[in-house]
Amino acid sequence: MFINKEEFKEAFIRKLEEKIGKKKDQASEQDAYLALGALISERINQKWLQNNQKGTESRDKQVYFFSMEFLLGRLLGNNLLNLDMLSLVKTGLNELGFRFTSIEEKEKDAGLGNGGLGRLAACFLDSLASLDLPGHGYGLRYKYGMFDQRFIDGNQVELPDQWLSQEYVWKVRREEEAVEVRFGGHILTHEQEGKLHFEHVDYEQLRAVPYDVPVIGYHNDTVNTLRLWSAEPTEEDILVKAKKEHSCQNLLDHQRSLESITEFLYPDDSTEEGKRLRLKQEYFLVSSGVQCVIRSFEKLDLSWSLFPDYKKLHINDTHPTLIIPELMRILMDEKKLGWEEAWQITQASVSYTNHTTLSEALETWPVEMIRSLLPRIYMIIEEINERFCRMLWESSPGNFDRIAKLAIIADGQVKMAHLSIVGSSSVNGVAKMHTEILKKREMKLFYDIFPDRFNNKTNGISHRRWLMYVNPLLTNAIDEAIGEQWKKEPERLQDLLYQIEDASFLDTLNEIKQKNKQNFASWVEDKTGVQLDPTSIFDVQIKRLHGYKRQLLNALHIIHLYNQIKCNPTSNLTPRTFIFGAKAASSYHFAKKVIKLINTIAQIVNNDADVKDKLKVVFLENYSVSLAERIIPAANISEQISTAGKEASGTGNMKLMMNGALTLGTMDGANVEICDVIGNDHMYSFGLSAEEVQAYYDTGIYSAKETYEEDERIRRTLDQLIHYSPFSKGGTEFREIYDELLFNNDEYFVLRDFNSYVNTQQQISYDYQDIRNWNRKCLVNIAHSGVFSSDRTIKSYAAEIWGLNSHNTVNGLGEENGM
Ligand code: 26V
Repeated sequence: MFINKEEFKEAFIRKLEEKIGKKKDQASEQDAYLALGALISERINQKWLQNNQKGTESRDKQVYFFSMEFLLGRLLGNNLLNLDMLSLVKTGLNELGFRFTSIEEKEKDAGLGNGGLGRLAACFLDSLASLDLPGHGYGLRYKYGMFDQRFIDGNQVELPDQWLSQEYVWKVRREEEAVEVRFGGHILTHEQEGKLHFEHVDYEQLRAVPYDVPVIGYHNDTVNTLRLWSAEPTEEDILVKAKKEHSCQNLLDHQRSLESITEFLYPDDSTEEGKRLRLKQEYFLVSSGVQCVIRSFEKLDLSWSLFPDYKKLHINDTHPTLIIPELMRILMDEKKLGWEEAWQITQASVSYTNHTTLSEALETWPVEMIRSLLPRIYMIIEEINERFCRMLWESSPGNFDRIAKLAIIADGQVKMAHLSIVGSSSVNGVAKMHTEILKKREMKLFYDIFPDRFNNKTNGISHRRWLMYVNPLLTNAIDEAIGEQWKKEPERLQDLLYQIEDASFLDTLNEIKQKNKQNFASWVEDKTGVQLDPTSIFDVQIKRLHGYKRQLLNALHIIHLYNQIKCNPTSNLTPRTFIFGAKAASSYHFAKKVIKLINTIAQIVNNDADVKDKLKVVFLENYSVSLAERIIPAANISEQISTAGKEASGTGNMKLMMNGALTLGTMDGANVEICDVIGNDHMYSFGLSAEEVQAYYDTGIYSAKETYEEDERIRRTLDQLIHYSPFSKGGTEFREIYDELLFNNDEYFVLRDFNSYVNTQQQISYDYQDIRNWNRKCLVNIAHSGVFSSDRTIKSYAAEIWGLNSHNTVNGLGEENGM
């Protein structure tokens, strides 16, 4: 890339002059960011070109990972790390009088996702490229990503995320690769020589223009592609409209309404009015992507039956399920294949990952909506459904109940999960326990029919971003202790276990954590004015705000601690800092109340002379990838406290563990596997098991009211939400939370798990006093975190789902490790 630092400095200064028109001494940090981005992009482009050529010439099988979300965050630092240029650039810029850390902050996060699902997709891309696997992402280029969250009077306020307001340097617009996507209209059916032909008429046509983002592998020459599609009117459409309208304003309105398809990322609980637009978005992604895959296959000039050997299409959650009927449509209507052949090809090329069992999150679409927006697609779904129901009937004649439960179309709705299972060759969950729940409960009837289709792929995270990039101090210490091989083979982190009795290494770990906490504390003070005590336990809960994730349990515990200190101001409590980061979906009223409650608690606790040296609460605005990168290296406790059985996997748990935070968690999602590898002594587990939770749901015998009445601590804490207290100030603001817990019978068992949680927290306070032993536990966590690298996950997707080969993979593929 650059032969040495001097060459980099020269190139950078030249770029500043050419691109920005400024000399080094006049350039702002913003100017420096844009120049650096352009310079690095140019270098990447050379590799990218070679890679695209390599892909075409070698005719390797390619995977296309379709996802409505890619939560990339910032790319500058990570790209430089993967290009092996981070330290050269850092020192080079330093010598020129710039601070790299300030420059990289000028990059706006690409926040094209809501949470775990989108960030997982981004980590997967990083692993695909780093393992030199030909896998590419297909997504949408939303003009506004995840909203910008602000707190006003403790309430969440959502502002549009203007991530494109400054030039986005990591992209190339590929005009020549644009395709057209059709909506609405009617289907005319003709018969010709005994065959049916379908003609789509009166449709509205849109242009899908790809913006390609390079995805750079770690210390290899691989550059894969994330292709983000953007909606634009077709020229033809504009001309036709112009003839009719004669008004520039009307034309612009028309253009805007077409472009609105890729305007917003939808929050996960999109409202009714947004549903239609969301369906359009999903089809827009699917249709542009599938057309592109077909075009690339046709260049190979092979028989269609070989399509699954060259092209794999992955459905990330049900959002891109329409891949199935869209591929069928193209193969049958355009390429003139028969149903059977098209179906075989489709099923063999498509695979699907489920990311949640929450019933409210399982996608269904009203039949009328699909029929009117996508008439041909609807016909195909109907046919798939009919054939599937016929098969069910034949295997168990007269069993109407089973057919009603399994049908793809039922009660006027199209069930996307059913379509995904029926139309693909693989269905996977994202942690062992989640997959078991799918097989034994949520998708049991499907599992009985297609047992071989179901498999588990436990999630992972990129250790490059979430350890090497975010925590350079820890990275260096690990390098010194065990060498650098772990960077390519993260499981080698286990070699750290040899250091378990090495007092000086444990002290080093402690110093690093302290340093990270200090850095974080000064940043918080700068941003919020709140002073944190770096010797206190930094107790972190960062994730989407949702009832099942139980930020409320954490909040009630803080009120309980506050009460304890107020009753006994001289008590010997280990000082704590509670750190929150979370966005609530804009229409999720209850979640927003919880935000207000935590902000209120922070206000009271941080300003009360009796407690402020022992307790601090900070709820940081605008939780995002770059905020997570700041918080995680400084965490001591990782709160993973979902109601057991509800969190499919969780990935924050892995990031925090990798940075030496100890998990306080329920036996849920991937926490179970974390516990399996580190052992119960190295984490803090509490609460009901998933089986116990399920038994309560099944029998209906749980009574939140009884729990409240029987327990003085719970009563007192809860009453403070509605009776006069510093938190309620006599108002009714938190009445809804109180009612939800008591009169709606506490759907997520917050009260039921309260005591177990409080006791475990007490144990943590006690154990933290013995810092040497604490650091031993941290070391065990770091040492066992390698298995949660997304490299392990992707190797197993590649070997067991996609049948992919890498050009020169270091570690080999397909190691079975039971995950
Ligand atoms: C969607 C919705 C939509 C309706 C309102 C409530 C609601 C709640 C949750 C969701 C989840 C959508 C899918 C998702 O983001 N799943 C997450 O995927 C992660 C990566 O596999 C996994 O670690 C998380 O446990 C899982 O929640």
